[in-house]
Amino acid sequence: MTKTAFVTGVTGQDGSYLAELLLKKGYAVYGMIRRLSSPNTRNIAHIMDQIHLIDGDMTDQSSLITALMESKPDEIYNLAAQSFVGTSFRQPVLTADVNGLGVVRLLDAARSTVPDAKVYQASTSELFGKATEIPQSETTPFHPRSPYGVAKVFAYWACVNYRESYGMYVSNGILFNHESPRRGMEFVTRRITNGVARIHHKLAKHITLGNLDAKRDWGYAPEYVDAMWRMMQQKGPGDLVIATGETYSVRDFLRLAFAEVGIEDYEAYVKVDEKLLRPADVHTLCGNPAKAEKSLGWKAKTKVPELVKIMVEADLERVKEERHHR
Ligand code: NAP
Ligand code: F7E
Repeated sequence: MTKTAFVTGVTGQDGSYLAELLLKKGYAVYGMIRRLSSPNTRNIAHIMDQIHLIDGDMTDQSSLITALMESKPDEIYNLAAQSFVGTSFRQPVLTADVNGLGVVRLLDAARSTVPDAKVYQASTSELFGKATEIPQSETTPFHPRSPYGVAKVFAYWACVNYRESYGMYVSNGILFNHESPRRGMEFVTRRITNGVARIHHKLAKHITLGNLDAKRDWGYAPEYVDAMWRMMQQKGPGDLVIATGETYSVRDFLRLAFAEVGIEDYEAYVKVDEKLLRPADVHTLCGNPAKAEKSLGWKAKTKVPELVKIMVEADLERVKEERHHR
């Protein structure tokens, strides 16, 4: 029988890759989309005719109830969020509303309309923040460092609570950073690969960044949505770290990205702007995916050097096209 999935955040990086994966697996896919004055459907333009779009917003309880009643999903993937940590310092209340309370709204809408549906929550390595150990695993204590992280900790525990209180199948995927050519332009990897492409095509002279010493465990987004799906096929719910197990600094990422276009002295092309430093930052993240590897049979294949190559190549191509159409 055809399974039905309901995906919030379908227009985002992960939502669009997940929708593709679910379609390939034969699911009926419902994607929640919020009303914007200028539609933001670039990531799903190629599959728009295959998915059912339902309007709704994480800040509007009634829209979530209606969307679930209409779609009657077997699986709910909650990927919607104000996902940029930097903005969460400037919009802490909105971030808490969407990323924190929004999850309770969705869980409660599911409890009253489709209590047997499985729920996936997009949890994050930002839960660990000022991490007390390296690498971080499912048992590492949480110490969030931003309004984004704080809201996601609240959401994480709300999911555990709905699981324990009502016996619902609710799982937290604690995903470490994952990137792709669909990554939003404000995130550091994309700022770098877009900047390298613009410099290569002589449209820019340098890239401006903030904290170059931060270290992250960066993986490839299409592989991470596969881990989400696998988590929903388990006998019971649970919380898992999804990561590569390797960590690189922003400087490492810069060096590798510039090397793709034959530039070795990358420092000559990078400016640091203090305004891009965060009031509190997360210094080092490195995940321990051992539990996921064992229970899901999932392992990250694409590591940073290959990820950089994929992203730089895609941005080189896109910038070249844009230049032609000027
Ligand atoms: P993204 O590209 O920024 O996508 C976020 C999605 O959420 C977009 O579709 C956006 O819609 C939607 N959204 C924002 N506010 C909303 C609201 N009030 N109501 C309904 N939808 C709303 O993020 P992503 O990288 O795909 O990440 C997906 C999820 O995983 C997020 O929850 C993020 O916090 C989490 N996460 C991401 C990573 C990572 O490294 N990518 C790691 C761990 C966890 P619009 O297109 O209309 O803006
Ligand atoms: O920053 C530093 C910055 O914004 C990474 C989200 O998907 O992953 C993401 O959050 C690091 C930070 O990602 C710039 O200070 C330096 O230390 O790319 P980012 P993030 O904050 O790690 C987690 C797992 C999520 O859950 C989030 O949703 O890079 N950095 N210079 C910079 N960062 C940005 N954005 N821009 C710079 O110019």
